[in-house]
Amino acid sequence: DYGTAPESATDALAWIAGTGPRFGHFLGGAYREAGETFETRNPATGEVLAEITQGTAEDVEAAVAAARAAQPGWEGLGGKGRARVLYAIARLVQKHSRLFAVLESLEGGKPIRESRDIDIPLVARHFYHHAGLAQLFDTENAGRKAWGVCGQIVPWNFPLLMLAWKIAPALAAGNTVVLKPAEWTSLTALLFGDICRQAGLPEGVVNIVTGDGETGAALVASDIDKVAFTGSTDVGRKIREATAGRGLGLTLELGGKSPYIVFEDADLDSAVEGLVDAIWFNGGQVCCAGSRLLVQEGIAEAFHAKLKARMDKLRVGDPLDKSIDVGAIVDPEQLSRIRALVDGTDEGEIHRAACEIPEGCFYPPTLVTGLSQASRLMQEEIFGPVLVSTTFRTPSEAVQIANDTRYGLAASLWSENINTCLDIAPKIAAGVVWINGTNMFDAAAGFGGVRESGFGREGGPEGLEAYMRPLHRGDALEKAAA
Ligand code: TXE
Repeated sequence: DYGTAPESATDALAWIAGTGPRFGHFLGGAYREAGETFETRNPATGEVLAEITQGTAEDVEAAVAAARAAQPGWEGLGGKGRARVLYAIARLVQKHSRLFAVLESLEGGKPIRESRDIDIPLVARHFYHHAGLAQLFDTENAGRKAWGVCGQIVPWNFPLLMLAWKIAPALAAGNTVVLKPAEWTSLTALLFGDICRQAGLPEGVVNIVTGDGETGAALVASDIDKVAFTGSTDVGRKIREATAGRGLGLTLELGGKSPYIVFEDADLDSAVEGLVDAIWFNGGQVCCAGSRLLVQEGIAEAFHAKLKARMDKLRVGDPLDKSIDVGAIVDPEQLSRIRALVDGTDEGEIHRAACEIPEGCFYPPTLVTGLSQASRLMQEEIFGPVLVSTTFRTPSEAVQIANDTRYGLAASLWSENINTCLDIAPKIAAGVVWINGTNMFDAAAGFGGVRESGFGREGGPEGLEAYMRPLHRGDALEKAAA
């Protein structure tokens, strides 16, 4: 047992890795000595948690070589063999869920209630689901082959869940991986290395290389077969450019400005509660956050009044306190991005929640009304606890406003008339449309976007498919030579 008290969580990890509090990469089945490092901090207190190695191009190369060497053996193990290891990983994540949750909240600033009850259980679920798929894999997917070595780059808002979304399907399909966590949140990815060891995963199948965007760029440029990225649209664009013409597989899950549409016949209390989840879950640092409220004109005033009253009751504070609703913003840099966007607007009316806001890396739940459709706040992803709101008169106007964005990740519709919802849902350009609900994720359902929200799906049969390629003549020649 690792021990899970918040004050000793990083010590526990240091003890496991045998290298901390200066952490090296998890490479070829072992933790390496730290190289040149940068600090990672608890955003709620500013306290330094650990030092993380800045991965160099040579580190990336070594990790890719380890993954390359391990790949044929891992794919050759067959679906049932791979499933056994994936089941073991899922069970070990559950066994150590408390330490994972504490590390996730310490480093990322998200409420412990969320990491404990949502993130980590979904991680285990993702591995169980893909273990099940791997078990069926040999017979069901004849005529397909794993890509080989996958380079995977994940963001800081759901560090371990995004790792699971990337690693579970890749491994189920017989790939090996080099994964780079975001520079603000490396700790749970490093702990995951030990889970792989304990689960009996052959060395080199999963490699964790830490570092910033430069390390990410080096990974994209390296000798890999597929790239999977979740992060900003700008970096997604760079990655698409860098992979063009190299014959690599590519999936991109990027930003969003998802509409949350409330019709006049909606159950307003439920719609308000749904909205709390849509925009204040993880402090709005969610790619599919319902960050644009579209409310039908006749109920707009009443709805805003209810919403403001609810906002004022939110509790913002220490992420490790089980009673809080909104935690810290992940990093001061991200906080200043949010501030610059909101303070930089000279339009609209700003309502900040009346609740107490601690000093430091926190931002109040905020509602901005009365913006023009073309305004920056209406169009740009804020990626913080800030909701913008506008009104519409008719359902077709709601569709037009909902689609007036460069993004297309998610949408949420609220009406007591299912015919309204079923009529509107297919007209919205989004990868997922929730009806009278929001933020519903399942390993069995593909998640991803359209337009500038990216392409490809993670989860579901499509998600597994993205980690395979059709057989080609080279495969037959290779087989003959062997
Ligand atoms: O993202 P980046 P940032 C959005 C959100 C946020 C903004 C900036 O709007 O405010 O992006 O966040 C790695 N080649 N989202 O700057 O830079 C980086 O190290 C390869 C939405 O943190 O995209 C990290 O691991 N990799 C999003 C990952 O990319 C590179 C989640 C994401 O960081 C790289 C996060 C490069 N050139 C931010 N540059 C979502 N869709 O959920 C950086 N990285």
